[in-house]
Amino acid sequence: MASFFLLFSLFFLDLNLASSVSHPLDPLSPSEISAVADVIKSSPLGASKSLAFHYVGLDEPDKPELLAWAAAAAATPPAPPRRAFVIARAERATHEIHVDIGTRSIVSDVVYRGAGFPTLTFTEQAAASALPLDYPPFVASVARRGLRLADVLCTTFSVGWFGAAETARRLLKVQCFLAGDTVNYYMRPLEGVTLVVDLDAMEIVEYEDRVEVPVPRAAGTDYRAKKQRPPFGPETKPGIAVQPEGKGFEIDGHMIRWANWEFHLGYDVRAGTVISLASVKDSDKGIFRRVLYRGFLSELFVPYMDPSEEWYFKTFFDAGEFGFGLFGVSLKPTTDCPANAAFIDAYVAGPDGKPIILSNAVCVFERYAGDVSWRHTEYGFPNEVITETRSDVTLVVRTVAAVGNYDYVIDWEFKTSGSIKIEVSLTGILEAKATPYTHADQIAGDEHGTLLAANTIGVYHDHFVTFHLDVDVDGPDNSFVKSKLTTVRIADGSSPRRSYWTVEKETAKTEADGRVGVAEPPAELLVVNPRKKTKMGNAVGYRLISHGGTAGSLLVDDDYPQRRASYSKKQVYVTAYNKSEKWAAGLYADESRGDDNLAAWSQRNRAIANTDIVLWYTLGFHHVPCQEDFPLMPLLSGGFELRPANFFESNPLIKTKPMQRAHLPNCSRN
Ligand SMILES: *[C@@H]1O[C@H](CO)[C@@H](O)[C@H](O)[C@H]1NC(C)=O
Ligand SMILES: *[C@@H]1O[C@H](CO)[C@@H](O)[C@H](O)[C@H]1NC(C)=O
Ligand SMILES: [Cu+2]
Repeated sequence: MASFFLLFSLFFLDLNLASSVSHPLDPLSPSEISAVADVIKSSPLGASKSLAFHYVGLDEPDKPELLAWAAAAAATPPAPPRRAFVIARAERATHEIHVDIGTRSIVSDVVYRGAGFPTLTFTEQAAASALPLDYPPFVASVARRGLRLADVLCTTFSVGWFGAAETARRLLKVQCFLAGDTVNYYMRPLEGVTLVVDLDAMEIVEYEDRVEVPVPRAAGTDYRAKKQRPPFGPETKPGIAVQPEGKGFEIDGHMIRWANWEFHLGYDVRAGTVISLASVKDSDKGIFRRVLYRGFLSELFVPYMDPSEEWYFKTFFDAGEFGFGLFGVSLKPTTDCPANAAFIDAYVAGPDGKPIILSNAVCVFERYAGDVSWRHTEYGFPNEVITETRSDVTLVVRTVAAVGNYDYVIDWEFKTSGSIKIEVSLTGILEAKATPYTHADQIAGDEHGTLLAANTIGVYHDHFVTFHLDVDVDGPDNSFVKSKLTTVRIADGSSPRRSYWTVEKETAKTEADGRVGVAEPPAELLVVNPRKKTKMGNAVGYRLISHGGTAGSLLVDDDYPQRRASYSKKQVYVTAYNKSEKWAAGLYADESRGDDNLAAWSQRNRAIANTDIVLWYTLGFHHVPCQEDFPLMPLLSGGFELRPANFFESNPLIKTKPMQRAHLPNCSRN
């Protein structure tokens, strides 16, 4: 969920960047975004005063076309036409518009009549947030509580869907907080007051002032360094990563090349970072081999566990409702990313269709964490100890989205071993509920959270972060294999042992076989290319490994938020590739009903063996808040890894030379 005050400095560049578009997967450039808006504004839709752009992004070429282009890239074949996909609203209708940028023409404009609405724009949220401040009943509620209206800030909350059958209006709920002596107003809710805004009319349609509880005090909530008083927290010495020979990667347009990796780095207003055409070099074969066609954060579902009037609807879809990429922050050198990072800007379209720069939205850096990639010490020889160690240096692509109160750090980490690791870290501010309680002993019933400070409950909730991973191991046609580890009992006395485990491989035939839950018996999950074998005859593949964050949703299946995010009980889905199946909670996540989501697509039960498949992985975190999460929580991370499994003939790093000792410049002062 989100708040919207001067989030964006709206000065944008109408630089004609000489259309420096060089790769068909490049995100829309500022001049392309402007061109798309111009085309739509000069169509009949342009006559509507209510025209607003809710999504503007690249409509990437069809996969076969793109793969053909990429395969022939050395011969510089003509690039496929540049197209944009736009979701715009005008006169209370949602339009899906495809624009051909080269010919500056509308290819199609279709009115969407199904359930759900597009991503909210930040201007309409800002406008809705401002409504209470001159709404007399609200002003009266503030006065009755003896609070200063000047200290009040309001933010917006998506309303969800709770079974209403009629075609819904575009609604947004607004709740308010008190800043005053702190910037951490999220810890000071004006509990009990909820407004409902009709977004198309931009007016308050419902007002409720239901309960009165104390607003938690400001003391102890501010997180700014300058506001802290002794005793101070732990201190560490300054330190930075130094690369005396410079960076080891190259940024060529949107292509990044580093060590044995190359990939395309894009950005989308809904997904944030998009990694495409990731290929790893096989030094034995001397060629790059494809691992990932396209990967991105598809959805982020955050349901809260308090069923009361003020809280039940808090079941957010941060990508689909708010735009994860839209909230990408400007990363700060040396704090958000290390000193050796390079920074890349991103561009998104504003609600008026004009380009907005998100400067330093992505950073790329080599991580020298002092870790080992492989080692061995050998004591077997009488007069000699053999030790070989290779350092682990990795390449990290980082974005941070501050979706209102919460901050998410998303790292894509490429390893020389061939692994791709994705890590999601949660930090930022919890959603707090005001309560009369000042001590846990006073609480008799279920308060749906933890008492974090006087009058402040941190409400139980989950984070489900779903990634779309179009894995193409050595080509598009792959299979999903579950190598189940099964216990075998020895009953015939043929061994002193009574049991062992072995591997039973099972290739998923249809999408039903591609759903894997968290509580299932141990299995290695692999994406293999059944047509490509190693010299030893094993199918080349990549293995999926969890690194924490394996929670599944605990809501009942017929609960409304669960219907909308019905995919959140399984950790893994494998679907047949379909270009339009990108967003796990559906294209229209706001007020969605679950009819167009990952679980619904999987129900088609398409064949998934030896064909182009997409792997979907959902990281899950149950969050029982604790006092250390107050007033702002320290980073909590989980992730997963795609790791080569019979992809190379042997350890690809055996022939890697030990890293040279860095010759550091002598910076001593005396
Ligand atoms: C592709 O996905 C869309 C959206 O789920 C669906 O309408 C369409 O029928 C699918 N196409 C195929 C060939 O499955
Ligand atoms: C660095 O410079 C200082 C001062 O000039 C000198 O004393 C020291 O020996 C130098 N260290 C190295 C490693 O060269
Ligand atoms: Cu949380």
